[in-house]
Amino acid sequence: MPKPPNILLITSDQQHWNTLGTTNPRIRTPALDRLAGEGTTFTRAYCPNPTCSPTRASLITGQYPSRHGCWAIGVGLPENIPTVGDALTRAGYRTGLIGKAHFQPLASTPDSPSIECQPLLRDLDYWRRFKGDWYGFQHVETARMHGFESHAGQHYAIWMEENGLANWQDYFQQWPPDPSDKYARGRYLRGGMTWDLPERFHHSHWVGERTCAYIEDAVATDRPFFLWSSFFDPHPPYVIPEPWSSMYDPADMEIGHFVEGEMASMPRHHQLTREPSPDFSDWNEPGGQGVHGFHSHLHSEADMHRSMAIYYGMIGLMDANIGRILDTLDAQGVADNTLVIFTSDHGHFLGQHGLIAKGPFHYEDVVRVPMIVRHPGKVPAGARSAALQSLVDFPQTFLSAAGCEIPGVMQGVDQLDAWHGSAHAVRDWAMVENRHNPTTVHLRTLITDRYKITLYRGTAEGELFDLEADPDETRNLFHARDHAEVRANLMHRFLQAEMERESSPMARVAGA
Ligand SMILES: [Ca+2]
Repeated sequence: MPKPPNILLITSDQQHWNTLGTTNPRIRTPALDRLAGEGTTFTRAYCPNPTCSPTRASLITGQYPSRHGCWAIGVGLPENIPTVGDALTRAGYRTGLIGKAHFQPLASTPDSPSIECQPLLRDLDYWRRFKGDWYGFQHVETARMHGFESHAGQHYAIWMEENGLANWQDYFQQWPPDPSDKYARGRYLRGGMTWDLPERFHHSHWVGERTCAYIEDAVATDRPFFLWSSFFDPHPPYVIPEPWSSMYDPADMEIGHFVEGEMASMPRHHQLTREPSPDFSDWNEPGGQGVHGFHSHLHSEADMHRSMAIYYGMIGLMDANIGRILDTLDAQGVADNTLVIFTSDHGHFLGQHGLIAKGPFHYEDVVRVPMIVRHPGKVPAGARSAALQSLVDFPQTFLSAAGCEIPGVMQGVDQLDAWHGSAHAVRDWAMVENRHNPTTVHLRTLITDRYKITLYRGTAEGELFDLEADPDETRNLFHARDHAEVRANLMHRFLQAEMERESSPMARVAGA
């Protein structure tokens, strides 16, 4: 029997789909270009939810946020949920997670305990003892911050200390917060800055170095491994050390733009993003929290050029570390027997539609993700595929590649034939959920090869885009009379898709 393949999932956080050197000549990503040259780039891959925790939970459970329980950021994923790591552990795999998890919220309550919150994040003795098993990962090295956020700690801080940066706290926002902090201004939405952290201590280096060490260790034991190498960038704040912060000239950046008139037929929360001090209080409700994106998105072009140059630099440092990982697979002689998948948990706005960062605005910029799959001899090299992909399919497809049975609780589809190029497509729709408040910010999108339709809970608002005729999504056809039949057909397809994605937690084992 051939040895089951190693499975290496590499993810970035909040990376726009069009930031690969192979699709965008303005960015340099030599390692990802190499991966694309040796594998297949999927140009129509979608996240199940355009925020961190819900999609990350789908990536390990194969269930949508409406089912796995982590329906919004700030909601914990139940620790007893079955995961792809559990199934691969039973099949004899070593399983590991290096980098960002974000399965639990930044607050802990008796009913919803979290270990990913303060003050525990900086209790390094706790993290010295904590190695896993956690959500099916036998080995865990994790951290919780982006850029210089005060959430820094955990295994990343232990690594910085072990490598000689005893005063690592000086390079991150203070905890508790201090208004006189040199990093106090966030740079989450506008502008950017050079981070004075010595480059070798950047968390992209930490993820790269520890991923390589994990691979070397796993190869020595001669058991197949499943490893999630989870980078934090290019999620804002827009900060990166030199030389990456000046790698790109802001003047060369091609930022996105608002198209005059495009908001006229869009739902009201879209229109409010164009106001200097918008009032989003109509969406407040008990059990809700601050909504990502519910603020003014007005920005100067100069700020956006600067943000984008730093954003590209963040991708550059991550790419250099992905290169180290690919080299390690070669040096260890396991590249041929390792299925490598690169993607991001969701996208990002850099001025497109006048928007910045993210929010409940289901344009391609935020719901579509970069995706590359490599498995020499199995996945076509240097190919591009427009077969629809959803990140919810990954657990099922990993199990299929490993020759394991697929639990009925999973809701995705097995994409292995599409990844191997033996089927053009194995799904004809992708669904994006987004329930950011209990009832008031709750939308759902169905994407087909040609169209995209978005429905909102409790309102008659909606979006309908013809991605073939209007790839930039500037003409919302939801209320267009000449598209009434298209809309009706899509609604029908939507309901069928809702049935198709129903899971079967228990098998039907008898007639009665
Ligand atoms: Ca994210």
